[in-house]
Amino acid sequence: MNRIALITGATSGIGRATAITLSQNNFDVIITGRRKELLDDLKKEIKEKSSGKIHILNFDVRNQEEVDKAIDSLPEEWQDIDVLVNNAGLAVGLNHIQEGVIDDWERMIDTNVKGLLYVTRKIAPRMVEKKHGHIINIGSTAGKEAYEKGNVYCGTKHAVDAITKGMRIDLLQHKIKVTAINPGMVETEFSLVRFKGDKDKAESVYKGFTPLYGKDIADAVLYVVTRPEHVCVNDMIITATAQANSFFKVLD
Ligand code: NDP
Ligand code: 8X3
Repeated sequence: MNRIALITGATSGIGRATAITLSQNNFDVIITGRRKELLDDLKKEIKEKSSGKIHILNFDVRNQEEVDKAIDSLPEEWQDIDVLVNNAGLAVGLNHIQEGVIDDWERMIDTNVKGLLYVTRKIAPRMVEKKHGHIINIGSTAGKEAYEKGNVYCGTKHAVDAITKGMRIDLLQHKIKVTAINPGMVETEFSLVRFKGDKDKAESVYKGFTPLYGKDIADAVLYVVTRPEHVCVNDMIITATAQANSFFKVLD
């Protein structure tokens, strides 16, 4: 029997690749995000590529009521979620702190921190009841080091790092695994969102070296969810070979 994985932010990038990879490896997937048409496209693509079942939930992780309503709407056969991938997230803007845009800060904090908490708060109790489950939080190298102009984004990812550690301690007695996967630069819609639709700026971020792709992180998710019952991968940092950390990368 397939296991069930719920992936937040499956309309694009890492989340989309993760949904495809898990569905090809004995998972039925609940795919979520705000852009409903992209979830429909993904469902079609997964159906062509695998025999796993797919369920769509269309919600904004920043809205606690929407989160609760969406998860409550799951049909009985989808309610026992084995794996939660807290992936939805974004960076908005890149500014020195004194020039920061308050609305950008709020979008990042509300999505990356509060959204992750709302989804976890809704799904973890059932895992606790069943004494079974695995929560994977997508952090970042930005959660390990702060970089210039990254202030609030780095802050949200440092929060994800700390929340992950706390969650692992709290859920230990309930036999629930908690893993953080912390990628370096991955070519997705991430920079397009950060630079508010400026394609040239976004593309320039990945010029001159080979970055990671969504599939590379999806493979890491697959690795951690396929370890034996007694093994929990706590924390992974994954960068492109061309990148050492937030500060050092070599160009071709
Ligand atoms: P993308 O922009 O390609 O994907 C982000 C996903 O998050 C989309 O599916 C988007 O869906 C979803 N999302 C954003 N806001 C919300 C919201 N309010 N409610 C629900 N879903 C939301 O970026 P990535 O795939 O790169 O990012 C995925 C995660 O990986 C993020 O947490 C990011 O911080 C992290 N990360 C990314 C790195 C990179 O270099 N790309 C490196 C390290 C970590 P929709 O817009 O349809 O709602
Ligand atoms: C995304 C990686 O270096 O752009 O989390 O912050 S970075």
